[in-house]
Amino acid sequence: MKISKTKIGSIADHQIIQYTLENDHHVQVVCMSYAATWQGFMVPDQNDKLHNMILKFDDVREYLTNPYHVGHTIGRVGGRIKSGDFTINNVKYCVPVNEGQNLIHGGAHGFSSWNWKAATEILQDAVKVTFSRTITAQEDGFPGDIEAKISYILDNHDKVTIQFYGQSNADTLFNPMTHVYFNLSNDHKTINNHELQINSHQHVETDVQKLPTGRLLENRKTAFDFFKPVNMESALAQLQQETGKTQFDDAFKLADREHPAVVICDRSDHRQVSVYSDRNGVVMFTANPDGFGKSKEWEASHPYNGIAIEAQTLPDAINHPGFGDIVLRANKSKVYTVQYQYEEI
Ligand code: G6D
Repeated sequence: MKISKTKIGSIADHQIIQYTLENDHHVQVVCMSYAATWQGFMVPDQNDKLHNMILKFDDVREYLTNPYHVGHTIGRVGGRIKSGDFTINNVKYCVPVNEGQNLIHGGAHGFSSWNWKAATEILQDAVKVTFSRTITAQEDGFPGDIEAKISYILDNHDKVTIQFYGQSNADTLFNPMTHVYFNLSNDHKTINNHELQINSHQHVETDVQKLPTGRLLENRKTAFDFFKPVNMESALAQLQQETGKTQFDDAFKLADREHPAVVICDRSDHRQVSVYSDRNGVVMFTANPDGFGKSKEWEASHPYNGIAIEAQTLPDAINHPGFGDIVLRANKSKVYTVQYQYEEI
């Protein structure tokens, strides 16, 4: 078990430090201080060549400009909040919006716009890096100052645990997430050969602004039915046939917490990742972050190269009873955990 670190850039006068956690099987987690970003989930092949199972940018500046939030930690609240408006204890709040009339991914000054302090630990059977920062109400517009910590823990069973800790001096909201995109294939060209399973029977209905309407729709016998493993190319074709949409960008309500929320695999390169979460939802978003700034023709000729798996409480939960409780009570801490178990198959 070992940890290494290196400076990979700077933002204003803050150094961006990259951390590499490695276990005894040479599996690695790579993350960096800017946006507490997850940059690598590296696994060795039979020739001990390391392959990254998640998308990353080589140029650190892309992480500051690309809108796809590749690997970013998102908070205080992942997903959209209608008009940035919400009420806690009969007090109305409005956070400055950053996507048309609505708030997305914690707003313009959310977790993904900061450089975080880091501390590393070598534990008995794991290695850990914890990013921490206090974000004030003045900085991001949410009520209360929040002390937040994001820990990446890699153990010797090839499991990555990400823990989100939050504590605030006032009642506020807390539904953070990791905006990680998976591509298990060696060449990272497309996700068409991936199989996906989501432990869900319902998904969230959304409107034209991608805001939840409050209704849950049944997945069964639709393109949204991933209860059994489904090939992604087939699922995308069925989605387009049923809805005209060319990509998934949808929140699924999880059936339970005992089973993996998501299982994603690439049988040709013999890799599988099972995702476990202690919250009730996961957004699955197929995208091509490399396409940012490219022509529509380029995008059309480049099939999707990433599946974002965003474990969280269902989106806009504060405005939809039954979607889950994302209130963080004053001076009471909360910790959310998401785990990613790698297996060679
Ligand atoms: C788009 O609608 C999608 C979001 O779900 C995603 O998080 C973002 O791109 C990166 O806004």
